[in-house]
Amino acid sequence: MKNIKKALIPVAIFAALLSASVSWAGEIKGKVSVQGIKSAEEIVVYVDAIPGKTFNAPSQHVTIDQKKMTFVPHVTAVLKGTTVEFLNSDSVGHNVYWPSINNNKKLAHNMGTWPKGQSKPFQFNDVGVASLLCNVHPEMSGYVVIAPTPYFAVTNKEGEYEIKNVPDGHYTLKTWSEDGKPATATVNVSGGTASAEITVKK
Ligand SMILES: [Cu+2]
Repeated sequence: MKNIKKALIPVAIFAALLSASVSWAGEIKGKVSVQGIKSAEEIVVYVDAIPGKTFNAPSQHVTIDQKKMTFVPHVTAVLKGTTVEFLNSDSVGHNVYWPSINNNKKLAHNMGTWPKGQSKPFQFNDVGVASLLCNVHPEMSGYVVIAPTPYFAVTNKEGEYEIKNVPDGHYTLKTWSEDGKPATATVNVSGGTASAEITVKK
């Protein structure tokens, strides 16, 4: 009898954890529609700052490549505090810089130039948008969207997005897009899939 009880304790703990995790988090899914903009692709949808909640800088770095004279991907969303590795895959040297973050010119930065196959890290500690440019190739352009929460996604060709592992709660969703105005939506996550359709206008 004693042994059975002992054996059942881990099972009970596991069951409790399982039910807790099932009811604790969900996902936010939806579609972004556009008005006056040519594409609903590469629009960032993110959960806005949650009062009283902060997030640690992720240990995993995110890579943005410079390949065939383009930034790949064109739009990258990261959590505040993320280190981005700027990789150069071209045989020419680029000169990556951003003139501001969220129009704050004090946050301008020039990464300099480095050879093929090498990368240079930069930690983005300010929420906002960094517009990536190259001093050598004026046609090069990319964006780093620094989100206040780890709950974000970038839309696919159809404008669809999916934000996984969002704890239960009531949130404000915001969008960033290259050509459109920011849009907001509210969403309630409660242990399952919450959906939010958003329209981004020019
Ligand atoms: Cu370049």
